[in-house]
Amino acid sequence: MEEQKPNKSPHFVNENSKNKQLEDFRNDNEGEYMTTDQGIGVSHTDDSLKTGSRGPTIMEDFHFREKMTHFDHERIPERVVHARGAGAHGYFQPYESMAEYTKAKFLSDPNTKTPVFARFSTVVGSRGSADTVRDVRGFAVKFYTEEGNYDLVGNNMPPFFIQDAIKFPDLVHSIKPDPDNDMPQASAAHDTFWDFASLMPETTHLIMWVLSDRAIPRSFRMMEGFGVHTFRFINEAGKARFVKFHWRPMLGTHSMVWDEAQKVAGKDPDWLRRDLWEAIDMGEYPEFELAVQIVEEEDEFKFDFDLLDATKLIPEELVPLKPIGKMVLNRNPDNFFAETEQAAFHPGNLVPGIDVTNDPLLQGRLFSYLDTQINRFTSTNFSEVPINRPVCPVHNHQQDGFMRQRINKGKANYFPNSIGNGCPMMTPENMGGYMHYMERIDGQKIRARSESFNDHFSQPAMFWNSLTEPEKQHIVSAAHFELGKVENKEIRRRQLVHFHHVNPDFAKRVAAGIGVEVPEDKSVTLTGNYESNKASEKMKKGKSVKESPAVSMEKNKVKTAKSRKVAILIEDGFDCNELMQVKQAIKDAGAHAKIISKTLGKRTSSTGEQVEVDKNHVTTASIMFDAVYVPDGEKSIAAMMKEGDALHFLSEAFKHCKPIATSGHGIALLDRAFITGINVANSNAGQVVSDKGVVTAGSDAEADEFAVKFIDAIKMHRFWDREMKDTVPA
Ligand code: HDE
Repeated sequence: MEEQKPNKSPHFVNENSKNKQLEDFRNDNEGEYMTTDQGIGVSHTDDSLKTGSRGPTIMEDFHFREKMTHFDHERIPERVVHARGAGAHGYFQPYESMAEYTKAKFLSDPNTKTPVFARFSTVVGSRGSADTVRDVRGFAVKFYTEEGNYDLVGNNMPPFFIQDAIKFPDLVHSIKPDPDNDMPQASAAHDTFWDFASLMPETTHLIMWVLSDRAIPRSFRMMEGFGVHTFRFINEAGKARFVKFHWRPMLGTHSMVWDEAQKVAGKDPDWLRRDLWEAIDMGEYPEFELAVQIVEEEDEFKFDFDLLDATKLIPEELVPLKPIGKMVLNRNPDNFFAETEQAAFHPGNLVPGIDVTNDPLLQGRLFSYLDTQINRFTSTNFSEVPINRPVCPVHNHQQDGFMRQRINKGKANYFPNSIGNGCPMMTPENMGGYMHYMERIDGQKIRARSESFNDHFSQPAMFWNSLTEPEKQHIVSAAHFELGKVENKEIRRRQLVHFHHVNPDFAKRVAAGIGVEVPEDKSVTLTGNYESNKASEKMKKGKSVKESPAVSMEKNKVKTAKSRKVAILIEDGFDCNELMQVKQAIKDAGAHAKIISKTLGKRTSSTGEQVEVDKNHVTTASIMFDAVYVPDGEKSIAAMMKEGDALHFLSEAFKHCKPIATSGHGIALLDRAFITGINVANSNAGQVVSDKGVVTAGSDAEADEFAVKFIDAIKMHRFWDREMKDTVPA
């Protein structure tokens, strides 16, 4: 057999971006005549073919049968987890070459823009469930690199529930709706989940994160992403290092309030996907910085936890983040099903320079994702669907199967062959051939876990210690909700034992709200079969930290008003001059204002100007906004004093700790809306007062100063220190 020399690299610098590739499949019906799937012109689609206009439909109607059959088969099985999600296209660009650490081409040149498709999701709910439930969020990114597809399939929280993939079916069964009555939808707050969790101490770390505000993100654009597992970077010289991946949102990490999230789930179940869609539509492209934590191979045992244990994170205080590039999401999909629903991610989609480790959770995922796609697509040919196609050439001897798209030519469908000139031939390593990292493995065949995985409480304790008091209180309140819905008191008690090992005071605070005591017997049963070994011995002397301020959202708040939504409540007789000035300041800060009133139509100001209303109280609510402003105007305020919806709007915004601004006559509204315990301006003086996010101005105050203070308050996102919010009956 003659040896073949490739005349060009199998990988080329991709000039045709993924967008161009998708272009070939995009179908714009505008100006086109209707046809059947066979291309036969359809002359009539409003009536089926019948024997007489009152007679039976006849089999001969091929157009009817085709149309109905296609409809009957429209659904594919939803993802068994992460069924509910929203996606967007964009690109990733590195800041500098990462060649020192990895030979991955898409990370080697700051001029390379790699097309990406990102999908954000909830985990537990089905496809039609609400967006704002308490849950982990999926953060999956497909990079269409010139060396093939690389998928970073992560979550918005850095640890995971379990350590070994074999427990995943148990975890998911317990958290999904009960098998007998299929309830509750998209919620962990039921006996089966807490039964499982309270018997599995390794779940404690992620449970702390799930009870925290991280589980109710304000927006997909405002949440972090984590690769969770430890991966490997390998450079050209073959040197490997451990790596953890982080996505950091440029708008900062922000959340909702639980009461607000529950209400939004009813009033707008599409809240998060709508927010993503509208932001991209308006040109406010979500941006995320990719950062890595790199650990030298020789430092593998330097920590007091195991890098292979996915229930642990590497505190940033021990290994700082190195920002390496930015992702910009700048295009909405054209078709939800074809793109978002059919996107098939897989942590085993790796490019040269990035490899996996022996993390037993990751190892199991490497099996599961391909398997799950075959269930969803009933075919291995899902990789030929446009959204999943790599942008580089694909050549191999895979063939046939349901819905094969590629038309392979020639007779040689095996390797080695001579009749096809030995093609496609092997890709040498220096031309992008993937080489698995040659790790030396030496061990007994054993169903066990390393003892280095058995500390389940130090990191949850670290998480608890790192938070501000309001963040801690939110966790306690979330535990009251979740465990309060658990009927079985024994399960509640058992979970308190885990919480006690995190922090005894925390356990007591939870116990106080759920009608059971922290049990006397604090012993915990480990479910794994732990084996002592050299690694676990070394780690006992490893480094740790008791606090990691990097995990607190409050301590790392990005203060910006960009893309925030501000409600402006008016009725006839509002102060137009003030409204216009504040509205302009909102716009200048990159935020968006909407005028809300009792009814749609036009409202007339005290000086005769007319303003169009964007939303009435029936179609919106305070939970759809980040801040509220009520302009002065005697008549307008007098009307709102008697308007339940407007008063409720203000009360609820106050309860949810949102910035509120009003002036002059509006100050009197606050009291009526149960907004108390706040220092306010004298309504007739020239002062502006900003106290705990409530900004008030006297009728003679400077509108400029008033607007600046309001924008500053919006930048703070929420004011958790409003103790009196609990007295508001909204
Ligand atoms: Fe997944 N996971 N997972 N997961 N996962 C799926 O694959 C699985 C885990 C994650 O937007 C499924 O295509 C196992 C960790 C995301 O389409 C399935 C284990 C992390 C998405 C699957 C895990 C994730 C999935 C279902 C334990 C964060 C949505 C549909 C070993 C690092 C991707 C699908 C998208 C989806 C299996 C644990 C993230 C069944 C067995 C840890 C973001 O294959």
